[in-house]
Amino acid sequence: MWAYEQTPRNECGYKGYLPYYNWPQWADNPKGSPLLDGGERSISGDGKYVPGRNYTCVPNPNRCFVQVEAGSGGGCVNSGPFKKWQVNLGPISTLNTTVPLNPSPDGLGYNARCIKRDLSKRSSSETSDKDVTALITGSANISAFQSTLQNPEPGKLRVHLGGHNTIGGDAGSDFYNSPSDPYFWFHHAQIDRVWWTWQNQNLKDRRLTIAGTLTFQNAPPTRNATLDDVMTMGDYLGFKNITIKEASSTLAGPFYYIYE
Ligand SMILES: [Cu+2]
Repeated sequence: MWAYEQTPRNECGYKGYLPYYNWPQWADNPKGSPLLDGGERSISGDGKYVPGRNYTCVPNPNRCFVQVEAGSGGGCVNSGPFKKWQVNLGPISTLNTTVPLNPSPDGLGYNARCIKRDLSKRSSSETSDKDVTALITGSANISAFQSTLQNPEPGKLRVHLGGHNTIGGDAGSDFYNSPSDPYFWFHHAQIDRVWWTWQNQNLKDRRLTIAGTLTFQNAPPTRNATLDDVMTMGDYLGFKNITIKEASSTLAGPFYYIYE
């Protein structure tokens, strides 16, 4: 997130910061938010409404924990600054059934297309004040915090997935390619802010703490991660590798930020 924020500052003279999307404020009406209202200062809004669609299995058809009914869009975003934006990578694991396949099996071939969104009140309803407060006050350690934040279960998307699926669509519903929709960065800035808020309830015990293995959902099985494991950004971005320990405090280098 920090590297993403740095890039327009370093390359384009942007003086601002990366704003967060405060889900609870718009949980009952995401389309009413300044971020997603489709206006000139938004990041574009809903997709064009496509009638007659079925529900979507979230997180995926093999684990159909929630049947999310079709939302208020479904097609290409048709107003605001990203109206003509092209998504080029993927799809890799999209839940949207109308996306043309990528010419390369790894999903990294050129596949230019519009951004599709399907704003979903069912999904945003799991990012309410009640949900976020319960996450922050009810998670005694980082393991509990992670599970409550991001492990869906039958009938429940949880806050992280609820926030992602608030826009759904393409690339938003694609586990691996969701950063191709700019919404990702505003959503994940809020994830970072909620984690930071949780940390600050007990900085002594929560600033440097970690749980889980090196692989997502431990597949394939790997050892537990440690604070000394290194995070890489790839050489092409020009950011130094840092350890998880170095990345665990927002008030240490290279970050130095707080949330307002
Ligand atoms: Cu995410």
